[in-house]
Amino acid sequence: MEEFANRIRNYYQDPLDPLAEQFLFRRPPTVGELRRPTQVLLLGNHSSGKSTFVNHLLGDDVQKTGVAPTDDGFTIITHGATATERDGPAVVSNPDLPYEGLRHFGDQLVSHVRLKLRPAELLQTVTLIDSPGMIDEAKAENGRGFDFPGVVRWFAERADLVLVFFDPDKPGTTGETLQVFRESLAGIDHKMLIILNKVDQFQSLHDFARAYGALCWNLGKVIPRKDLPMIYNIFVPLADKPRSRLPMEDFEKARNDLIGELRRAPTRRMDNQITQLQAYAGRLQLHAMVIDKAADRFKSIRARWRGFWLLLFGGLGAAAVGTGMVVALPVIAVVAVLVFVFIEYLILPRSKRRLIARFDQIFEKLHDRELLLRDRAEDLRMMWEEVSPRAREIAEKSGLQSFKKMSWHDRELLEELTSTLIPQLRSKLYDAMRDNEAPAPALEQDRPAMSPTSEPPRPRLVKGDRAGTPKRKTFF
Ligand SMILES: Nc1nc2c(ncn2[C@@H]2O[C@H](COP(=O)(O)OP(=O)(O)OP(=O)(O)O)[C@@H](O)[C@H]2O)c(=O)[nH]1
Ligand SMILES: [Mg+2]
Repeated sequence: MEEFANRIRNYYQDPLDPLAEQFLFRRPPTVGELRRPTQVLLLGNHSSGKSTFVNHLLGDDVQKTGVAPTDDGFTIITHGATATERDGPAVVSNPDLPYEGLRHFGDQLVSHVRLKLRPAELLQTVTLIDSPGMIDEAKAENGRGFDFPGVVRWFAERADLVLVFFDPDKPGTTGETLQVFRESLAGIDHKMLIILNKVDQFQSLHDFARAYGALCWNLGKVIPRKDLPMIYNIFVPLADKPRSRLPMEDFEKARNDLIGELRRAPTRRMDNQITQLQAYAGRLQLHAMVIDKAADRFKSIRARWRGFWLLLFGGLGAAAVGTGMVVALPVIAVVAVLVFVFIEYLILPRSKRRLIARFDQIFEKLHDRELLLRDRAEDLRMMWEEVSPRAREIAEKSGLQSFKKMSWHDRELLEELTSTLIPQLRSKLYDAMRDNEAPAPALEQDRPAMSPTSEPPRPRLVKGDRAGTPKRKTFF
């Protein structure tokens, strides 16, 4: 793992960080962020049972639970020898913790963050983040006092697993949930698990089928995928709740299955970091190549105009001297200055604006071959849509002439990184995972088993040369 982490850190250090600086792209994750613990984020409707599930996992009443909206903040639950708690300001100002970035969301958010340290065994490998329940009312986000979808996105991007809870009362995705799916969870479905909780509330199969169907229907509207993600139908056994008339074994197995996935979250971490690296390098490559091409064109337009100016007025001046019409020289000089001002302050800025407005065409031209391949085209266009507003803003603010040309070596390195080195790194990781994967123990005695719906998602395994890979019992 240390070897994979080092390779990732090295790629960020060289060539990504210097190129990001050269083309004013956002900075790569800091070493602190890369070293963050494995994190699991719990999201969902209010009262869908997130906090109850956390308590069940930890075998302790760490979180308050209740029928009305209970949590109005984010609680980070991590390992500590003794049970202690810290407030938001202490959490976001501690450089040893990877939560300094939350400060940008303002004091309102910071006062809604809490850190709880508990000696539970699970927390040694996984940090849990419980969140405020989403309220299924239109415009509910206005009442929070902070950018809720933004904060969810921040946590979700840094999480290795995101559990999204629904319950039989609210299997729909409207209001805040809809907004969060669209704004905060887009593009991270590879690490998202959907949970239909409290299935012990169903008294008939018909009720269950209706709620399950409603959930699938609503998810279909917000998850732009051909196939639906896996849905875990679970419940947490609670002494004070009436028992369902349905047979519960399959649902219990699904719960153990989910817990198994959660325990395996550390193995997903490195995979997620490689995904993050790939996404970063791919976006930086698009940003830098389009700006570089536009800057190149701009510099050649500028050279042409300046050459034309020099040739014209140099020629005129020489002709005036040659023909003895020295008196014309001051007039030529004044016209030369006027034309220079005209070129520099009118023609060149206009060319610059026109080039920036043509970024889309530059992108299409640079990737004309790849854009012919359908699968690759969709990915590329999506990435470009994400990157282009910032690329335009940067080019407008700092001027195309200020960018140093990307060297041939850097261009090749970036291409090799995105097309060969990062995919190779991932394939090596899967090889290592296959060699080292040990079955994760469930919280209870039962072995993890399949949920009633389908197989849980597992990291893809890629064939590769395993010779020389040392055998280890567990991956972490
Ligand atoms: N029947 C049943 N009730 C549950 C289950 N899980 C949670 N509950 C109950 O549902 C209510 C809400 O649970 P919480 O854990 O507080 O829900 P939450 O998602 O954390 O809610 P917020 O913090 O408000 O977002 C509590 O009364 C729990 O006892 C379950 O699996 N089955
Ligand atoms: Mg709660």
